[in-house]
Amino acid sequence: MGLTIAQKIIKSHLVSGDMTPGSEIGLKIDQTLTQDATGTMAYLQFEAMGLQRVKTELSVAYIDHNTLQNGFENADDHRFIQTCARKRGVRFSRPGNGICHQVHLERFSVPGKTLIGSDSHTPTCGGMGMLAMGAGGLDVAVAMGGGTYYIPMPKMVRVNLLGKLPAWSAAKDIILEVLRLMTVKGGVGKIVEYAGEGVKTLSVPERATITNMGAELGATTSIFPSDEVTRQFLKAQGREKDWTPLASDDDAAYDEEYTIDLSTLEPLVAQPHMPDNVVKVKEIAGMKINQVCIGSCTNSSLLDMMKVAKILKGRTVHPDVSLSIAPGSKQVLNMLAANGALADMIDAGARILESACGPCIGMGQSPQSAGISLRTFNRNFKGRSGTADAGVYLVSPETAAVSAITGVLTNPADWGEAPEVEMPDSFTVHDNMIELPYSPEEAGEHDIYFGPNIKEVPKGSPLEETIDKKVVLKVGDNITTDHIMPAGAKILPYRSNVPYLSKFCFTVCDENFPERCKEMQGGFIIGGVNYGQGSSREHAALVPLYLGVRAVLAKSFARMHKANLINSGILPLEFVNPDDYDTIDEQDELVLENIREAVKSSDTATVYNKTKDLRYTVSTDFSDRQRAILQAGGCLNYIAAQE
Ligand code: MIC
Ligand code: SF4
Repeated sequence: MGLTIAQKIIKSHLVSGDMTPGSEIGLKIDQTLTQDATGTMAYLQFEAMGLQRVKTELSVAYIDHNTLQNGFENADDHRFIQTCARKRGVRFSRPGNGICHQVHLERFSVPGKTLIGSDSHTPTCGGMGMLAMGAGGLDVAVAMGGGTYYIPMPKMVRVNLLGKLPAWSAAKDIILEVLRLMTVKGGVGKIVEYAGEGVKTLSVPERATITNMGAELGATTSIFPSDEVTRQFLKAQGREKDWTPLASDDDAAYDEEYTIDLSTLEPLVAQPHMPDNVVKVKEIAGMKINQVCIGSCTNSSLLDMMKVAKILKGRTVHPDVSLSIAPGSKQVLNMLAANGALADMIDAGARILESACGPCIGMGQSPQSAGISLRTFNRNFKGRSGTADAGVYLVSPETAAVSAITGVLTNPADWGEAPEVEMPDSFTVHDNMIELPYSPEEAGEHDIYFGPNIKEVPKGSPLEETIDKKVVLKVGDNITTDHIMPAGAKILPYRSNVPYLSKFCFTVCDENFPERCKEMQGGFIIGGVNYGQGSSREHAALVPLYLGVRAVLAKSFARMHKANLINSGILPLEFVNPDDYDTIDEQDELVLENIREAVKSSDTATVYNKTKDLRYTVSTDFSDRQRAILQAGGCLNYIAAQE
């Protein structure tokens, strides 16, 4: 039987395991990327492992998240990452050079290669035909050191794209439609491949918008074929030699299929507070808006920005609306400046932000109280914008720009002539903001800078025979890592200071959680389905570990968070009977009986609810590697024991 695109890349990078869906496979990783909000931890862990030099084909450290320097912390962390990158053989993308995914797509992505990044939107490079996956910082550190990356072998989903998008419908509308069809948990354990005639009509940046937001499906990754369009894009980036064709075999088998007729797709919008809460723009058009933010790794390419500039040209942003625009990279910003489009944006009243994540991660531009914000981003989780009661709506750049002028959510299709924008034959290439590392000989003479904000990384302890603790928190379905460990301008500077971060853990759900957890000396968390969806941040595991959380019992887990929990030595236990969830309350005392033995050699364990006198069965169906890590009390202990 033939292979899908992803299966071909997996096959050529397989280090261990067999390709049966669900079973653990080990992959050789060609490239890694980190960003600064997860990077400090990743490089601290690289250092903790005592590694000298990266062994990948290419590793890049980007500074794009923590760019608001409201105190010394972020600048110190940047310096730490820069000095570590120089010494350890990692390229360093300086602040101002752009958002990791946009820059990586432009300058480093290569069809057929594997990439892991300490950021959940790493699948953006799937638009280039790469097998690109988000991972916890520790997994990235291990891969940088030449180690294998492990995932459960995913199932394959094919999305057939037919026809061509109508004027005013955009790549963003395609992925919003996929989210509507599959939901935020529909992609868990799966790789989404795009196929069909419609693929050819989409440029690489448009494909990247789609694979970027595949993260919101919970998918392991998403991928497009590498074709003539891909070759043209690489050629325009001066990298035609990196091109290879890549397609699925005609008889490749998929576990699930969807078909979208692009020609019938209308502008869509994801309503608060989940990216799959999708309706047609026309259904809620007319809603008054306070803010429009254009940018993020989903929609900040030159193509997106040129469309926006054309819509804004000669017009003025509505007086009740604040419009901010963050072009995705120095390349994009530079080209906008050179061709005059930037002047059109400025003239219309746009507030131009540096090429970085900015408002997407709550680094400034928080909306007014109960404000309505239209954003071209990928996440609209409650509180993520920095304003707890704001309503964030996710839309295409076209819908965003038109609405910024009218002051109300507007269906661009009702508005006028759609802007025509062509992909350039050549992009402006000047990689002067990507610093090369020292040679191995030079590296020895240089030290790594550790700022005062860097505190010790918490470590787990070996698993006991039995754990007897209370339930410290019970939450519902689709809990995101933004609930567990919020981000934003006030908290992000402390990503290398776990004790400080712990004051904010779960406060979106329950503001007393950190205090209570400390008083009770930790315990268990009870979760619903898709627990830990969203970002790759391992802080959502490290901080609960610091607070004494020993296990999370949930109906199901998101892939990256489950891996991060295991790496931290916190037990992720799935209810075999999901209805058991209903019988547990906060403060119930639970006993994980003979848990060490179960984790070592059994596929299930028994949990005794002492308060209710009930027994539950939970799954301990881990891979041998995961069993060893959990018994050791986390990945760092496990690695240390192997040396
Ligand atoms: C995000 O979009 O939530 C982030 C910030 O990029 C995260 C990483 C982080 O938490 O630092 C992600 O998506 O992985
Ligand atoms: Fe940055 Fe937002 Fe993309 Fe995360 S989703 S990498 S915060 S732009």
